[in-house]
Amino acid sequence: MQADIALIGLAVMGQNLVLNMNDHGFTVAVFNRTVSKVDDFLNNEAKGTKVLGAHSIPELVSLLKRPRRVMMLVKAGAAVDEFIELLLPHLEAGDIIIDGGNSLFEDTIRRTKYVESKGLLYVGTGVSGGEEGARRGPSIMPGGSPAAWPHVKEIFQAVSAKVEDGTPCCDWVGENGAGHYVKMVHNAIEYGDMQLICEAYQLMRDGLGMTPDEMHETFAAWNKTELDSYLIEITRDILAYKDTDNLPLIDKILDTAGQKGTGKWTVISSQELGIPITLIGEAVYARCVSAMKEERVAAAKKLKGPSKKISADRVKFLEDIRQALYASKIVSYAQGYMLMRAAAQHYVWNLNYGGIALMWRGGCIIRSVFLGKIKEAFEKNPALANLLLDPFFKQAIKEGQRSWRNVVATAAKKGLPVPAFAAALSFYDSFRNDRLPANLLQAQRDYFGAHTYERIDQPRGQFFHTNWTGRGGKTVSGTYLA
Ligand code: 2AM
Repeated sequence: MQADIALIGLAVMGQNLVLNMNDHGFTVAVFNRTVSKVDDFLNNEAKGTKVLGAHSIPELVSLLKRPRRVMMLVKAGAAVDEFIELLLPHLEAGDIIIDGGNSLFEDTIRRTKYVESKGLLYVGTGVSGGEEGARRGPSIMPGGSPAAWPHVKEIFQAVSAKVEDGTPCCDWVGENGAGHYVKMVHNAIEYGDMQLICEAYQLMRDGLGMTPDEMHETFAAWNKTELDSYLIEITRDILAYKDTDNLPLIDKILDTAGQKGTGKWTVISSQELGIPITLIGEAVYARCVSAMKEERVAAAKKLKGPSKKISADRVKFLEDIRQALYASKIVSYAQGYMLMRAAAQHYVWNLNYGGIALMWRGGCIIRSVFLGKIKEAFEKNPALANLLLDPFFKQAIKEGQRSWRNVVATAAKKGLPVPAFAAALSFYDSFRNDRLPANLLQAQRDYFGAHTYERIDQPRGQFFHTNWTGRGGKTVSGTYLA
């Protein structure tokens, strides 16, 4: 009984996390479905470390200190349920099962309940930062049984990424599926950030006629501003990368995007909770449109639009694009936080919003200086209802607004698609609009379906129906407020 923690699942992520834990002085016992990988690992990557190999689940469990901590990093889905079933007979009350994979939060809610019903504790944790992050310090977002946190805190915080002052990018997120939910929203925000950068790139490439080297310079400069982030940094480097023939590799990559589903899950959740994460929605759909390559190539020959060339002063317009990107990004994070707030209410989670920004501040794909500002906003006002109302972000949008509008308008005139920039701007204008046209919408619904409406001259909650044509009946149908 000497190992601090067990890890099941020796794919690259799992191996790297084990080595990271070992570096921090923890003794890790490992197991894998394909058992030969255990010895492969011990004889290669883990040679010379304190890592202990196990060739069966009982052997793995027998190596652990109490309370036993068993972490799985296996394929999301059935594999997690199968390992829980295999582990349960060998564990006892107070032991902790941890899922560090990319599980759907609803599965984690179900598994937490199930494992707790057996007297054990469960942790479902998001781990972000890819293989490199797992090795050098990922962002770790744990949720599950609150009683498990004191038992995993030391290991998780030791191996996680750290911000400049040494604060770990890992804190308790909340009950049952909260950790995996927050990880899912992280990935969706990542979709949004990437789409915004891609729209800026298309405006530069097709509108301003810039070369990859020129765009490389622009992103290098942007990375020294408020936009300083991992995704801007890799974009800078990608644009400078040359293929074997010394031409930019970026120009040879097919423009069809793939996706693994976390963006889609987030949009589904937003629809269920009635929260407009419009920018992320557009980012997911932009990938879908990109995937329709053959149809787009055929349509490009038939459907005409204006010349894409933007004749504005390049330096000035580039600054406009930068401002548009920044303002849109603020809206995207505001929307992401709106979603987490609604989810917290619906699933009864005590989410720590500033802590979430801190966890995303380092280690993960969306890490940025910007997240430090979000952390500050929630520190100053933990009850902040909407990020757009924070004085810092309010001012930032105020300053960038002219540029943002100019970019969206110019793109529309030039036939250049900017779905995320435009969605963000439309949301901003809707959100700050105290009189939307939904009065007409309610009238239409009442006209054709007797769905009723509320009146501005009557208290909220009273519903009225008008017999618009003189032919409708008096019955009304039910309604709900989205
Ligand atoms: P393997 O090496 O035996 O394939 C990432 O794929 C990790 O998840 C690997 O450790 C892999 O084990 C494990 N894995 C994938 N599907 C699994 C399943 N159905 N049952 C158990 N482990 C699985």
